[in-house]
This record gives sequence, structure tokens and C-alpha cells, in this order.
Amino acid sequence: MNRILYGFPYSSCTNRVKLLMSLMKLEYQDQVVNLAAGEHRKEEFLKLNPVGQVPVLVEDTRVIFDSHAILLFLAETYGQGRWWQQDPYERALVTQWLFFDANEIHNGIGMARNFVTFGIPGDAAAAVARGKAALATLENRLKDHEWLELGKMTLADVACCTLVSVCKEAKLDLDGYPGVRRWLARIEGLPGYLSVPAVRRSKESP
Ligand SMILES: N[C@@H](CCC(=O)N[C@@H](CS)C(=O)NCC(=O)O)C(=O)O
Repeated sequence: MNRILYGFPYSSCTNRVKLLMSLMKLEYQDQVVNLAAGEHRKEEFLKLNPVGQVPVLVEDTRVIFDSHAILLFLAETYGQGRWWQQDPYERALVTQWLFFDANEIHNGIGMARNFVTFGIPGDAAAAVARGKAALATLENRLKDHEWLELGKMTLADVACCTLVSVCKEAKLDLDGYPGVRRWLARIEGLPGYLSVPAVRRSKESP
């Protein structure tokens, strides 16, 4: 089977999927879509993802866009017994954090990083404030939990850790969030952990 991940090196959404594939030891071909050159808006790429965003996972004739949809697909298809919860309630507990990542973390830390590090125009102060609110929510959970749900690392942690790990690039630091810091260090110490490459140049699209 031919598995290709279309993504961009600095994209948090791409790196979220790469992290899970690394932890699951899934092999794939890395196909860079140069966001800085606008390749994601070209006709050819829009056939894979009409939204015009990375990542996109292609497995032979199967095409999936959105990092969270891809995480769920990989966990259910290849992660039975480890990454996929059979019980609907347990699965919902995990999935709620994927939505938290897609909404609160993405619109907070993710957008702040876009404005601060990539020079995309927008209200950086408002995004930083949303980022702080998302970190406070995580801290509230992680101050007395090792993992977000189910007492072990799940897709919830995979989804939420990526942008938290680069929050410095969003002018946010983890000083006031000791539970989040311990959680991140726990994840970063795992065999197979993959960090998001540090952005070298500003004005480069995420
Ligand atoms: N909800 C989507 C968001 C994808 C997304 O925002 N991708 C960014 C890179 S992290 C992108 O392609 N940005 C280019 C653009 O929107 O023009 C996901 O989780 O995959």
C-alpha cells in the first residue's frame, strides 16, 4: 500500500499527524506542499482537499483531509487495542479534546503563531488571549492528571500537544502552567516523539 502525507514542515496540523504515525511506527512518504509558494491553492492540490489546507493523507485511492479526521482514521484502522477506544463513552472523552484542539487551541495558540511568527496579518493580541485561555483549561485538567483522559496517552494528548509544544513561537510561555509543562515533558520523553521543526525564517507561511 502506498501511503503519502501531504504537508508542510512548520505546519502544526501536519506535525500532529506525523507524531501519531511515528508513535504508531507507520511508514509513509512525506510530500511537501509549499504553503509559502501557494501550492495549496493550486488546482491539483484542491482536488485532494477542497479546503486548500494541509495535511492530506492518501492511502492508495483513499484521500482524507483534516489532521483530526486523519488521527481518528489511523487509530481506528491501525491502532485497535492501543489507540482506539471500543467503548463509545471512552471514545467521546478522547474525541472532545480533538475538538478542543481544533477550536480553542488552534484559534488561540495556532493563530497567534501565524500572526507572530509567520507575519500573517491579524489580531495577535486577541489570539494570544485565546491561547492563554486554552492553556488555563489544559492546566486545570493536567494539574492533577498525568494524561488528558483514561489515565494513559491517547489521541487527546497527541492532538493537543503539538501547538502547546511551539507556544513560544506564539509569544506564549508555559511558566504559569506547571501541570502542562510536566505533561509536555512526559510526551517529549516518549520513544518515537517527533518535535515540530523550529521556524527559521519569518514571513514563511505555516
Ligand atoms: N482543521 C484543519 C486545519 C488545517 C490548517 O489550518 N492547515 C494550515 C497549516 S497548519 C494550512 O494549510 N494553512 C494554509 C491556509 O489555510 O491557507 C486540520 O486540523 O487539519
